[in-house]
Amino acid sequence: MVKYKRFFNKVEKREVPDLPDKYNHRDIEPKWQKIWKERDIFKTKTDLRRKKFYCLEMFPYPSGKIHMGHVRNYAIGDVIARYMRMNGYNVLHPMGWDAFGLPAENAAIKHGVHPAKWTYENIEYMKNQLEKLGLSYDWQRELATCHPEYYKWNQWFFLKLYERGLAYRKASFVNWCPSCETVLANEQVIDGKCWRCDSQVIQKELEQWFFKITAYAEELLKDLDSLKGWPERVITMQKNWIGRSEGAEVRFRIDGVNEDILIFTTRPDTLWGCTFVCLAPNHPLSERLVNKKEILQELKSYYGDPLIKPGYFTGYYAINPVNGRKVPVYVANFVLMEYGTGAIMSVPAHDQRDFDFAKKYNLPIEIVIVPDKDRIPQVLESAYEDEGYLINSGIFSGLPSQKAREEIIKYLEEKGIGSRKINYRLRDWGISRQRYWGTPIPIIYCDRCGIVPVPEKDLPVILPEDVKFTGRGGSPLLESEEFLKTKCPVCNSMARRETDTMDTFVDSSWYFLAYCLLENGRKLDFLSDLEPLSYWMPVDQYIGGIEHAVLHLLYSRFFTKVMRDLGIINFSEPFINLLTQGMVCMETLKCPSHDWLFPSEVKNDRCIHCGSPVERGRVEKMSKSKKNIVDPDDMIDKYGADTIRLFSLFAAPPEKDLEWSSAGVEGIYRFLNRLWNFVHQQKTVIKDLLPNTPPSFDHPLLRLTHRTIKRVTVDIEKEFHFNTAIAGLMEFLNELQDYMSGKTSITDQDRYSLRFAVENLLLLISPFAPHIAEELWSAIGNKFSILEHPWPSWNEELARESEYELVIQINGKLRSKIMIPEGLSDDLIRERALSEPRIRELISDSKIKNIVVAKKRLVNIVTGE
Ligand code: ANZ
Ligand code: ZN
Repeated sequence: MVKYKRFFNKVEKREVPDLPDKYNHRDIEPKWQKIWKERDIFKTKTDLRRKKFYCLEMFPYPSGKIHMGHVRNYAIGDVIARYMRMNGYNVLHPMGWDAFGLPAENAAIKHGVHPAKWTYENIEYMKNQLEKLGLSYDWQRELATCHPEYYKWNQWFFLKLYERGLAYRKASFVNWCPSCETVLANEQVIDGKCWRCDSQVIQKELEQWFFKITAYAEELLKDLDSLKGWPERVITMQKNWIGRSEGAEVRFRIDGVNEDILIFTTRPDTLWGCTFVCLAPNHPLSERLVNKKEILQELKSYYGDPLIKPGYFTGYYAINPVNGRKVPVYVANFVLMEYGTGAIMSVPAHDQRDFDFAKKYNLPIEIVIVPDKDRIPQVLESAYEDEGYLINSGIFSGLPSQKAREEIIKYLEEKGIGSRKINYRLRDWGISRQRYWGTPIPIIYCDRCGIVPVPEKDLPVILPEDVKFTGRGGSPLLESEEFLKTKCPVCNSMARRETDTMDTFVDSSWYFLAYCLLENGRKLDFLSDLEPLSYWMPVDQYIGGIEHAVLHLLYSRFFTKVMRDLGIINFSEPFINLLTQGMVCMETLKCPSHDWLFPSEVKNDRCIHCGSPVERGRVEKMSKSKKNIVDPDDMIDKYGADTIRLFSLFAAPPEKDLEWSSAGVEGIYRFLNRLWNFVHQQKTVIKDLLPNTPPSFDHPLLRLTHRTIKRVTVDIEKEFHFNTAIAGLMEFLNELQDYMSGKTSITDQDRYSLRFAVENLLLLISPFAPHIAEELWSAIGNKFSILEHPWPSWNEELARESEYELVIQINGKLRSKIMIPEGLSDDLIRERALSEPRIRELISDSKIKNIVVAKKRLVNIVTGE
């Protein structure tokens, strides 16, 4: 018995302060937030002797107000941070602001407020909102990417990349939104339109700065296999984005011209089926072969359009090097200059796009791959794109296509007409933005010296404040003489600054490193003591939305690898574990004449404006435009942060979508009220516990408590199943209430076990609902702070479900006995009895008329015709 000792608290006499008899979150939440802040209990120190845990949530854009998606994201992170802290880890849990970006600039255009003012005011407001949620952030490490001390390092990294040839400038086609007058990333173009303003996006050629992420393509792909703590879905998305293709490059001579077309194909096994060749409109050869400028211009305007637009026959023929066949050369919009070689061999029989093109221009379609060698089709309804056997392919005929690819590549290399080639879909990262509110690119253009990087000692290149925001023309920086005009650092003659600013994805590609260095008001500096970086990094748990599954994570991985190569860090991947949380959704309400409605605009299922019946039932992601939103401020005011946190963790497992429901929130609020009332009622019972009362190991509350500790811990450890963990806590409270209400007299053992149960209940709930936990913890006489108390452990023996012997009868005759756990429902007891092999055998085909369950004792199965 002695061996259990350490699982029980020492019993001491204690003072119990007064507790208001009603749960009032408006009193206790600000009270504890203030105390936590005053005592700096979330401040983290680099401490090499302690095991660390870095818990990070994706930092928000300071758009003005937090939304429920943020609340969910941060509640998840906060539980993990607090849980790990209670488990003895030195936890780094920082927060900051992804503060550069378009909305600030648009606000400046619309309302005339300076982007800096707008941004800093939003930060202040949102920080206050986050504080009201009781999140355990170490605010001394707070950062905002728009601060010169921060973006200075963007510029520094840019210079380092430039030195290594990883930052370069080139003219390229970009997606251009004529109304926003800015370059858009591919994923900001939705169905050919601007993601923000919906105008038609056009292609425009501009000089741009690029980061050479393709230099790391292979490593970015290969290292994905080491990311065991990432969701499979994200790994797949990254793999597809990098898009590695194996194939061959093959030279086609242009008939009568001393020039080759180099094509890239992933299907060299179809070389004998090539009936024409296509060039991208902006391929250098297109410029040469198409002499009518207007035509080329038109072809370029279709560029990248996924639909097949008119192609153009150049009048030239190319010679297929494997069989000497002359095939026409076309220019086609669907061939991209940025991929492969910008030229393709078209095999209409085995590529649907080529097939459609061939049909349109009446070009031959020749079958060279068949699924079945003995049944060769004469005509095709559509392209046959699968694997098969080669026909009409010279010495390679008869080979299976996969083997043929290998053989043909060898053959091409031997003959010197082609070679093996690996291509990536991944493009270099265009970082230039023709915008004001971003990091100035630290480059100077000098008429004599050309492109000159700003010397490191002159960093940061500060964003000038006094610029005009008109919303027309190019970047506001072009208008700032004071910014634009400078001296060349090399020859000292008059020179001009680069006016493009950096993509804000640059800011977020290394912010997780900055937090590590920002201890105790230290200035951000990547040139001095970097020990905190190697201590805290990599991030142990990263949490954020799936919308960042590709770019943000890929860019951060790229930056990490570059910094490793710069010798700043000594690891290759920034995030060990990744949790992508689901969306917060809510039912939409729609009136036939008033469109989307807020819940407050609906009464008795009717629109309050016109009385029409409201259409409901569609649950969608919360969005302002559909009015299916709830405001975190209102919720915190009405129910308190603990309720909101608990609800957003209880309503769904973290990676699944969550449906917001006011009934659900009410339910959680009632649960916290019950918790409050229960502790309040039992306070004297707990208080009157005599010192040195020994525990009784058979007390049901002791067993229940150990069982619950185990259950909640296992649920948290197992992929953060907070929802079932919370359900376990609710059942725990129910059972405690049941037990105590059935008591007529209270023994010392009851007191002992009850105190043990209540203390553990509070400990277990503290990461989820920290304010009420802290308040009740002190109310039953414990010392501040529950947040610094270790996470409870359980005893396996005591946590085991107790079992009993169930007698199974058939028609009143004892037939078998089995052991089953206590607490099963009657239905489950029936099921267990019926699945017992001996019973199954005895019953075999007879009909079961009834199964009677006598609780905790026996089951009688009644059979008959
Ligand atoms: C001949 C062929 C025959 C092809 C066939 C496919 C099927 P992934 O897998 O994406 O790498 N292609 C090559 N470069 C292109 C470009 N710049 N723009 C548009 N299409 C291009 O696809 C590679 C295939 O896409 C290549 O293989 C080429 O068409 C086309 F039965 O070559 B294929
Ligand atoms: Zn736009």
